[in-house]
Amino acid sequence: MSPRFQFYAVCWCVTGMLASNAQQCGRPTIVENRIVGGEDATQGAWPWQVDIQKGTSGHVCGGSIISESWVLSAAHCFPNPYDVSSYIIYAGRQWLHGYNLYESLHFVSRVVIPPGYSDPESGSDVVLVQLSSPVYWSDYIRPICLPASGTLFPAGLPCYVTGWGNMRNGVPLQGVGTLQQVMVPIISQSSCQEMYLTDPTKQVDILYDMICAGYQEGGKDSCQGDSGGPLVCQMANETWVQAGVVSFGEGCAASNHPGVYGRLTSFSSFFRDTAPEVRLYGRAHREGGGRAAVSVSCLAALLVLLHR
Ligand code: 4AZ
Repeated sequence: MSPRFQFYAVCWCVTGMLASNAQQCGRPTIVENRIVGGEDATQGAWPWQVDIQKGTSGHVCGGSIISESWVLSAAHCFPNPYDVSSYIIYAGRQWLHGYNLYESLHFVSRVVIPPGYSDPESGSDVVLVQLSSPVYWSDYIRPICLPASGTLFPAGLPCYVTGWGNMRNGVPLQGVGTLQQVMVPIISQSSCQEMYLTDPTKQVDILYDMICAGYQEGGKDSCQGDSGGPLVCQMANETWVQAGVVSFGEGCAASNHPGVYGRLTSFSSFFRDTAPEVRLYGRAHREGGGRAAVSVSCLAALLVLLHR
């Protein structure tokens, strides 16, 4: 082999390896034991969580980072989707009212709501928010995986919801406002519908693009201000995948009224059409692994050639 060819071949292999190193989703570098119940999160444990603020109102909603320029949240957090200038998104944030060494601030360039959205109880309560500047990946800023349409989140699966929302109905987070986490198991659509039917004063239909999580007896739940934030579940290979977006509920943590979340597997084509660069977990994983494998075999083959 000519030296020039060797140089090009090595460059090609290295480029392949770097490309396969695109930020892996759903893998925090900071991992802490998590226990059942609402509690302070460890800094960096949920590196995809963002704080969405609006000009004069301060904190309005949560959201999640799904790529370097896209954030996922709830449609009802953006009542004026064309007025992008009033929103500020903070990544890498741990304290709502404290100093956050690792945070970055981003403006919004575009807000995309699925066609047909009207209000949370009618479904389609998800939104894709494009940032005007990309996030920089760090231990405190990492993307969550979005599920491919066939991903199953069975009843009983322990998942976590995170946010800076109220501690109870009408009671805001106190002090420095540390990010909160709570474990909530998935509830099947039929059980969730049954629970809501026990309330004669309020009829709620649990639609197919909704997923419920929480407890029949109540006590642990998301609440006002958590809206738009992620409901995430750890899959068999330890990767975290987002199952839902905090959408609504009747009050917070009341019995027979579990939290209702936008079901992300129902929005695969919306995600693909709006942000094609975001790979859905399932496909994305195999592709990434495949490319890394090709790069490694590429380098191995080169070494053999060069040593002959
Ligand atoms: C809200 O109003 C809200 N218990 C969010 C979540 C829940 C209820 C209300 C779920 O933003």
